[in-house]
Amino acid sequence: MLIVADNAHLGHHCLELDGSKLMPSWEGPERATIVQDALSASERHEFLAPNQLDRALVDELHDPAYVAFLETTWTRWVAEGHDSEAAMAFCWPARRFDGPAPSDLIGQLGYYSFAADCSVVAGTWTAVASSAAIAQTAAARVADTGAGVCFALCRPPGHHASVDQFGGYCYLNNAALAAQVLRESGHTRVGILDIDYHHGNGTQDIFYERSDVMFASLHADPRQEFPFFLGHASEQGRGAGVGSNLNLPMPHGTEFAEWLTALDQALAWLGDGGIEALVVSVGVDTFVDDPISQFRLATTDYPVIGSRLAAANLPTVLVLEGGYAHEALGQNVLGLIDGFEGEI
Ligand code: SP5
Ligand code: ZN
Repeated sequence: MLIVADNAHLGHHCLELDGSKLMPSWEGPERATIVQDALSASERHEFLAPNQLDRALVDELHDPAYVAFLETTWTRWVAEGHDSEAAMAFCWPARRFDGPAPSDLIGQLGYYSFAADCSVVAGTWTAVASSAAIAQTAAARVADTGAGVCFALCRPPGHHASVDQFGGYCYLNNAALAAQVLRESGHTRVGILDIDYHHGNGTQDIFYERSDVMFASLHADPRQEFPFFLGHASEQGRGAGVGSNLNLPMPHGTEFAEWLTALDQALAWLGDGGIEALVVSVGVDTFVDDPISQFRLATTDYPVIGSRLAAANLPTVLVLEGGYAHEALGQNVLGLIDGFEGEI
C-alpha cells in the first residue's frame, strides 16, 4: 500500500494532565516511528513524503483565527516569558459561558481547546501542519491518480479537533481534510467511518450541518468515556445535515463480535447513503491491552476489519488516529492494512 509519512512530527511531545499530575502524553513521537517501522519491515508498502500544506483548504474547515492561533501560540508563550515546556489552559468556556475570544493568551488557550490532555509545545505547529499535509496528500493521491487506497500515517491524530478547538491529542482534523479533498475533486458524497475507540467529536462537529459528507462513528459510550460530552446515538445531524450523522456507542468491555456487528451496520448505512469515496479514521485503541481504553479487540481482529473496509469497494483514504499499546501498535496497524489488501 502507498503510505504517506514524514518525520516532522518528532518535535511534538506534549504534556497531559493525568489524574492531577502533568505527565508525558500517551500520544508520543514513538507511536509514528513504531508504525513506520512495522510497515517498512514488510516490503509490500511504499512510502511517499507529503506535499506542502494547502492552508486555504484548512481554513475552509477550521476557523482561520483558530488556525492562526495554533501557528503562533508557542512564539507568544515564549515571548510572554513563561519558562514551562508546554502552553496550556486552566480555564475553559464551560456551560453558560458564551462570550467572544479573549485577548489574553491563556484565555485564548481555554477558548480554543476543550481538554487538558494535550498542550502546545515548540514542535507542535510543525507537527500539526505536517500531519494535515499527510492527510491532504493521501487524499489527493486517491482522488487524482485513481489509487484505490492510501494510508495517511498522521501524527498528531485529528478526529477530536473541531472547527475551532483542540483536545484529545488533536489540533487539525486530518480525516475531515481528506474528506474535503475528495469532495473538491468531484466525489459528490463522501463517507467518514471513525473506528477509533473514542468518539470523533471534532469530525462530527465539522460536518454536522452538511449532507455531502456522512459521518459514522463506533466508539465507547460518552457516558463512560472521553470525550464525555458528545457521541450519543441521538445526535443525527442538524439542518441540511439531519440524517447524515450516525453514532454507535458501545459499553466498556465490548468484544469483537459485537463491535463487528456495529461496523457492518455503519458500512451498510454509508452504502445506503450512496457515498462515492470513503475516509476511515483508523484508531487501534480498541485493542484489549490499550493502556487508556476499555474495548477487547485482539491483534488477529485487525485484518478482518481491513478486509471489511476493502469490501466496500470504494476509493479509500485510511487516516491514522489513536492507539497507545506500543508493543502491539505496529502489528495492529500492519494487520489492518494487510487485511485491506487481502493478505491475511
Ligand atoms: C486520538 C485519541 O485517541 N485521543 C484520545 C484522547 C484521550 N485523552 C484522555 C485520556 C485519559 C487517560 N487516562 C488514563 C489513565 C490510565 N492510568
Ligand atoms: Zn482514540
